[in-house]
Amino acid sequence: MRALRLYAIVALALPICSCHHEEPKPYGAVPTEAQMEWQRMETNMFCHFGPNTFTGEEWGDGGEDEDLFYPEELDCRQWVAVATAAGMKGIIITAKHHDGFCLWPSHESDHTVRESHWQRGSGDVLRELSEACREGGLKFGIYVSPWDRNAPNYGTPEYNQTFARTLHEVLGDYGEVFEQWFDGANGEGPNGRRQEYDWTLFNSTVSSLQPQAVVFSDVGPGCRWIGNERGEAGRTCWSTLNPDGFEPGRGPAEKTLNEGEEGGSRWIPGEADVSIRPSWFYKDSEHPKSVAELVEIYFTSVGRNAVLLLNVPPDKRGLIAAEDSARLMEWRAELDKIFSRNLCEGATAKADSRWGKQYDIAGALDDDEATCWVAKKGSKGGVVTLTLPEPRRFNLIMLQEEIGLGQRVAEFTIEVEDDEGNWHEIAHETTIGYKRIVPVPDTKSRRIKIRITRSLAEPTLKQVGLFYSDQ
Ligand code: FUL
Repeated sequence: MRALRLYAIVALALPICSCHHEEPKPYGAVPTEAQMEWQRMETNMFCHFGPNTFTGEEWGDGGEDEDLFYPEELDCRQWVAVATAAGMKGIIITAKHHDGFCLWPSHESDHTVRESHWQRGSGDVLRELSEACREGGLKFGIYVSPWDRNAPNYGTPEYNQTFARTLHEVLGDYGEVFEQWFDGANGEGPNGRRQEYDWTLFNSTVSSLQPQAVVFSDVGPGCRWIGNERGEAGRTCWSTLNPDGFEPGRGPAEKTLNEGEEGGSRWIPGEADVSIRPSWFYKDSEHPKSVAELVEIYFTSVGRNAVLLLNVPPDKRGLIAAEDSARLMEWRAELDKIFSRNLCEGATAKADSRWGKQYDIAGALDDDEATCWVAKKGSKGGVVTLTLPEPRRFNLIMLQEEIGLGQRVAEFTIEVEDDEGNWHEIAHETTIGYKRIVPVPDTKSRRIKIRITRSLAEPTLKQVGLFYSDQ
């Protein structure tokens, strides 16, 4: 009887207690743990490498002589060293491009490294790169093109089985893969036939062999193409999308890919792929982009809620050209110069509301990844005011949402106070997401207001930063 009474008291008290300790709930589609980890990588290196490196083609026709592939000085450790020094967290290699040539001795093809004289037919680029990545602490990713201009059964249902077995080889034999890259190009095979791809089979093959791998395609499921090859995400960029009815190669409109979809049913964040050179494959006649162009690409990709996949094609020797690695080092030095000093140092912040003590705005100024600000329950906006120790000059504002709770902010403005105490709007933007870097005119001020004017649910901020770039 006593126990029963106690139970009744506890049961009655529970709703009150749980209300008090209520945690903010995720809104809409949210990232998986693997997508979270992938997003935090921010910049990865793409390596287009294969027969095209030697022929100067962008799309080989599948009939190239295997002996053409002869990277005499191949050194994947050099690729890893360059990528690491450039701040990249992973490398994705074109294991098989549209010409069908396999950079590993595939049993599903006779157009592979095995048929070439390179290393007397015993070479394996995937083996060398995956080992170099493991040694160097980089993640390893794979691009295999479903479009194959060499496979004799291309254009028949059997090809889907061949391709699934090909996936088994690349995903089963080289250790952990962080990203599987499926491009949308789908032309004719050697017999002039086109292929109806079995995407259900391909995606389930990836998830059974490498469940943590984030699958890239026009429509995910892990991450989506950003809709251009310029490294440019939309100024509005949702990580959510409605992928139903679409597939790789038959994706949504470019603008939809570029901007994502507010309130979209699935978490499919953007990945911006772009080459450091005009072409995807190395050509002697071409040169890398300038540091200023590369810094701009960083702002329009990572700074707009996307992951940057920067292609740095190894040359005929099998090495990253000195010109490219030097440019990457200059780029990294410039980014470090900009972002090494957060001008919010010593600042205090106030928010017009908070979810509770644990979700105070102070959490957006500290370095603790686990703390963030959440506005009070039910609010669809909020105002955050930063006060710096003294007026400081800045031209970049960095904001991050706590995407574990979903992407919420749909519109915000930035205002600054002048010496006379008047406030001026210096930016009017839409989404934030994992990371948003907003370029603003050169401004010197002590007080900054972030006014979130529209949010799908209580707005969150995980991190706020002010920076200065002289670029
Ligand atoms: C596209 C391909 O057709 C290009 O050659 C390149 O590999 C690019 C990254 O993806 O679909």
